[in-house]
Amino acid sequence: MTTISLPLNSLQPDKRMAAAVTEGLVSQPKWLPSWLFYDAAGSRLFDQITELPEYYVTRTERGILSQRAEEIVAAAAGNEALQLVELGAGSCDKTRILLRAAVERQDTVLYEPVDVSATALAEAQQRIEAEIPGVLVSPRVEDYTHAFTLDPPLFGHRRMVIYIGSSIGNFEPHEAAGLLRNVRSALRAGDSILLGVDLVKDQSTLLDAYDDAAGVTADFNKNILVRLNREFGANFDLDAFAHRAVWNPTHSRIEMHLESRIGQAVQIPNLELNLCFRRGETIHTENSYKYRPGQAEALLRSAGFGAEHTWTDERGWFGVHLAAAV
Ligand code: AVJ
Repeated sequence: MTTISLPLNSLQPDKRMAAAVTEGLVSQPKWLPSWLFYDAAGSRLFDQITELPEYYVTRTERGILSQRAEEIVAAAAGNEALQLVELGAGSCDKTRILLRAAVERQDTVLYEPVDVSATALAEAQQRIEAEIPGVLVSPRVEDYTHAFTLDPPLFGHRRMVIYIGSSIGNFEPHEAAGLLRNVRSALRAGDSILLGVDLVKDQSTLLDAYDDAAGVTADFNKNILVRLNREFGANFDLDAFAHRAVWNPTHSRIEMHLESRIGQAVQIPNLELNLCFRRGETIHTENSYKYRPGQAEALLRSAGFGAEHTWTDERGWFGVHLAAAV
């Protein structure tokens, strides 16, 4: 038997990323997975996006949560105590609103953030434990897009899984359904999920939110190319690509693309790729699905949840759903 050993060292780019980039860029049309946005620089850019005047998403959801936190926590707890699980450790700021409301009802609250990044979890743990006495953080390093498990709940407790920020919007409808079914399998009847979804609204509001005047979203989109240049030795010329946000009414989603301004060739030596771009050809980098009224409820029901409460803002731009596992 012959064993071929590859020179794997810590400097070599992550294999999962290499495989995803290769698959996407040899496809026709070209695409890249949106999780590539979130290296350190991309995460900082996303934080800036959440504060842009055009990006209504974060502030609208935060408004709903601030107004309804007590009601949400009471409905999820019923007559038991509550423990909170969160998918992704990124939305700390909005989660704190819910944690504060939970600590008002019971002296101690167990908070279990689930994230692939141990660093993000450690940061969240530090911040939350320092800022909200009474919250005990028990982080879980797991990829929640795959089947995930939870420890048995504390005696006399119900769980509420928090999945806010319109994170579900990055998934195709069938993937979103699969993700919610995974969540359901990790829960017991009576536990619940709090799901934040962005809703369909007029096209120009949507487009402005993904193509802001200050160009932060353009930088966020192009950060993918910066990353490929740095991590794979690619030679993307950032000025030769333009940020494009497109509303796709058929699929009810905002698409982000990087459009080649000219005919050009790009090399990615570490992946042994030689790419050709026609002028106007795009790399599709993100889908952000926008839900129609009733759609999230139907998705939740198909995944084994009973739709219980829906809260929205005055303009009907964002929906927060609390649904109990049946
Ligand atoms: C983090 C997926 C909710 O779709 O609005 C923001 C990402 N992309 N601007 C979204 C994003 C461009 C964001 N999510």
